[in-house]
Amino acid sequence: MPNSKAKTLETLLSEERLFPPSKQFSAQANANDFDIYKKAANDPEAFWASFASQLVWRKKWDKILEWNRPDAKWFVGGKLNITESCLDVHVASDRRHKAAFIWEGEPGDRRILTYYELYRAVCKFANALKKLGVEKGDRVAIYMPMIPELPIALLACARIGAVHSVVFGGFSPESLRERINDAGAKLLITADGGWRRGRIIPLKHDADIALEGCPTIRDVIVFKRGDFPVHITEGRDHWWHRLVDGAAPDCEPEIMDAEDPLFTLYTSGTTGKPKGILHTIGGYLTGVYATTKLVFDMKPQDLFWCTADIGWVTGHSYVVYGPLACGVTQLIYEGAPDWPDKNRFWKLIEDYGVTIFYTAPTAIRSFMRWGVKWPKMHNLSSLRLLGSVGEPINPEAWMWYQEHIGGDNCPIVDTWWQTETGHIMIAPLPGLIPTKPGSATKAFPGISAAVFDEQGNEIVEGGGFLGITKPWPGMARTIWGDHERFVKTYWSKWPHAYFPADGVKVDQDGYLWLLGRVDDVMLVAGHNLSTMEVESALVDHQMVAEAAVVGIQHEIKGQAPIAFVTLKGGIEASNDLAAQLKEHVAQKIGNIARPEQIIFSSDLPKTRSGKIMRRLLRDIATGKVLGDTTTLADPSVVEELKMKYEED
Ligand code: 6R9
Repeated sequence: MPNSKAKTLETLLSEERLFPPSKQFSAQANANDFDIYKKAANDPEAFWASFASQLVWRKKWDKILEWNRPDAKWFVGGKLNITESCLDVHVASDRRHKAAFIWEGEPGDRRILTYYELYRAVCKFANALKKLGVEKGDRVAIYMPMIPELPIALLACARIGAVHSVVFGGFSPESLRERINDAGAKLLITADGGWRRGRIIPLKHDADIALEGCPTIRDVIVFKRGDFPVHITEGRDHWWHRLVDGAAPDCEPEIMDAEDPLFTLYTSGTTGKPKGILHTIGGYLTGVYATTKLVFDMKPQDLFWCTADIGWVTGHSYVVYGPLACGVTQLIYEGAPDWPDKNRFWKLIEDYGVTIFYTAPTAIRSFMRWGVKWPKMHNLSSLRLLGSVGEPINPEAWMWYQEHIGGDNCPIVDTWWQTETGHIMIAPLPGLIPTKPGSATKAFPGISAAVFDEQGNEIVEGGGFLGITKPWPGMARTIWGDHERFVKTYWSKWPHAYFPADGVKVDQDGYLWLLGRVDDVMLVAGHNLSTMEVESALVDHQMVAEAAVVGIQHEIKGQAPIAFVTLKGGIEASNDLAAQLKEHVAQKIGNIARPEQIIFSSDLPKTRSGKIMRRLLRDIATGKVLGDTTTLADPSVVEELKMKYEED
């Protein structure tokens, strides 16, 4: 019998707190009957089809699902244009003049777009794209700041059947070039610049550098966000405002097959070249619509604020397609949370009356570090629901979020999903499921998630790898141009399940606790330990704001954890504190997890979407040459850490 311990994950951290939704919340919730879980489990296809039926189709599907693992076709034979569910249907209803987007720029400028205005703007821009020769199936790259023209650009592509490929505005020219070339994009949409922390992000300038090596790009459209200096290449570059000036405000939607591509979006993963994840129309729309409605409990009177940039999948699914399909009003904010002061987010919530707020653990940990005085300056009582996405949320951060932002009055939906899954997969239905701090709770109805060991045996209680055993409508269909890699990466570990490469534990109540990427797991004295649990134990200490743990080679134990720790504002690092923190971890989860070494740092290296880059920390810790840092939010953080580690 092989050592079974080495095949699963030890789970050490125990968290007993349970928070049921209030009676008032449950009574008004969109999902308020537990039967939904049973019904969806008995017939997932019928469950998804019941949501698809609420959307606009030009021709109904002949078959809900065709499944030839790993190739899925959802709503086979169905015809639609996604923008009709996001725009036309509202324009034809009493939501016609309702605000779709309330936008605030970082300098404080404001714009409101009603559904009618959004519809017209999308149609005009769609006509402009057509005029430049963009056709169904063409790829269009988008590199823009968080301004209303960004969702307009996505929707205009979808209107004419072009495939959008958004590249986050914070990416370097090299990253943009690589993505444009991989997608073979014909046209690039950008802006003269955008604002971030009072500085101008020179998007057009960076795009010009990228385009020196992009042979497929024929035209560039430039939106004038400010009065930022740009170089215009005659014949190639076009000003947005000139193109739409005089364009017709109606544009017949291209009628698409449910399985036609909607977009590609690149995820870097830990190694190798970025993967262009491809999503198709009918299933994706159904999945984002159902999850928006049920997980965020979306109501006509809500003001939803998802803080994610549209450059990430969270912005695609929960700024653009999901909420627009629900016909709600959203807040979009262009800039940084600490500009001009650290209360900017709370001021926005108070000023506009945000009711549902969706952000990332990395942001929550920053808010904790900055201190409660900032949210305390504002009345946040308009909030009724909070969400989290992007990383495991440590129980301490969860409790802080609940108390200081939610006023102990808002359920928290911790939502696990990926670029590849398209929409939320694991999250509580907030009117039904009592939450536990740090747990994403249960799979969404119709989703079959389970925990497996290396060989694919199911683990009913304990730690292991997450697997999804049944197809779902928003699942990625392929990696653009590399189906073999798609099959190998996600569908080859086990014969019976999709492999998301995340660690997870399931507790005695069947709750799921996401433990981070499997690449981050440490093997300490024959036990697989998740870095996330050791980090949570550190963040549990009252002086710690954030922690990143990695495993390094150890003579006796094989691997040993070392911890990079950021302290809360005003707290001094010391050897004493380091010793205290080691002891705290040992007390909290056991000696095996005691960090070998604590390295204090003013910040941690993160991707621009806020995920901690443990791979880089491992490289620093093992003295390796640094890997690719082009996706780092602040590359200088690595340099600082490297010096510290070498000094130690
Ligand atoms: C939506 C998004 C996906 C990876 C995923 C996992 C981590 C996301 C999480 C979470 C724990 C959550 N992740 N949400 N981990 N709890 N609620 O972030 O997509 O950028 O593709 O990242 O993020 O590791 O595998 P993406």
